[in-house]
Amino acid sequence: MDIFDIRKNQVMAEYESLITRKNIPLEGNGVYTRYANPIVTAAMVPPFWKYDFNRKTNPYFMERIGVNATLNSGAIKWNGKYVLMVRMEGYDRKSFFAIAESPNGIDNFVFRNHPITMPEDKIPGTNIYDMRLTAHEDGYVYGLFCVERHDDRFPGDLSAATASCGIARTKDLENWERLPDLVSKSQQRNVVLHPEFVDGKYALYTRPQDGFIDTGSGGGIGWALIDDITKAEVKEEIIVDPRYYHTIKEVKNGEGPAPIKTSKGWLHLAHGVRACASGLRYVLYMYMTSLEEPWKKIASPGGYFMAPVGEEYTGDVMNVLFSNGWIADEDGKVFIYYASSDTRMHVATSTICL
Ligand code: M1P
Repeated sequence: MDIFDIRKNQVMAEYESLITRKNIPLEGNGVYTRYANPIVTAAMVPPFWKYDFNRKTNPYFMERIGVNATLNSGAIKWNGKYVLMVRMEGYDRKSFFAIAESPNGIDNFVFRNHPITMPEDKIPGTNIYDMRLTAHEDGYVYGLFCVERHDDRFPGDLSAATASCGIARTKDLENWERLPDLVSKSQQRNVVLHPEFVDGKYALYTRPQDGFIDTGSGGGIGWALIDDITKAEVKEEIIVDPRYYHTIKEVKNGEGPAPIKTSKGWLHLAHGVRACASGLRYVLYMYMTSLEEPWKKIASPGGYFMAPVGEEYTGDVMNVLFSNGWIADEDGKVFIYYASSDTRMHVATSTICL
């Protein structure tokens, strides 16, 4: 055996062991259950994406393309499988989307053979990330995601950027029709499509922000009705879930996945951000809005639902839990997919009253 075979066998063995290992539930708090292993990590990316398997061109079996992190993933149940639309981040800092799917929602997530090819809007984005998937009652699955571009009003400032909401739709999760980006007076990140028409219109949860990072005068999670999703524009925006002084969402907050319809109301998962001596702390929280008027909050616990524990504290951006995907099964079991510290994906399970 030469170095090519030795390295190839090692890489394939590690990959196989990761994608087939069983996940084990941990002791919980009675509200949700965490699991022992992360469910999708950079080490679970198919080796044939990263290596060129040609002994002649790659005799030392060297990695050609590096994946840095697998994080903030949209989620949907599709043909009986638990499907994640994973934010993949390369060594070059650029993000793209790829589907990983599992038969049971808690382990054996395997990436499909190819990442998603997402068409560009008129002005190409420099980075796209954090897709929220919504199976809308119009028959399409929509993917809403953040599109980041340099803010050319400040040519000398390489950190000046803009965030807007990209919109795409599909009927098969593979072929995506890109619609024009959301037109909005403010910058927007964490925009989510409500699954039903409201007053005959599409409805968005928004997150108006003055700058790329700072929400500034943006008061929290917003709500806007959209006349035409193929030319989506925020004309009027109200705040559904404001941020407050001395809470888990003092600095900013953002809608997670599309809300789940329950017998008591629309259940929302969101992230709240506060500042502390070590920087920003991102935790997950929930709230509920009225079934008839999804923009009206009817319940809101005081604290967080989940905060980082153990290895979740560490990663590229420390002290962060972020979720933009969950799946509710017909029996009321809910799979909450969350990323820790912008690095890896986990699952927690819970139940709801349908
Ligand atoms: O680094 C934490 C998160 O920061 C941003 O979220 P928000 O706009 O709410 O602060 C996003 O870049 C998100 O991707 C990231 O996980």
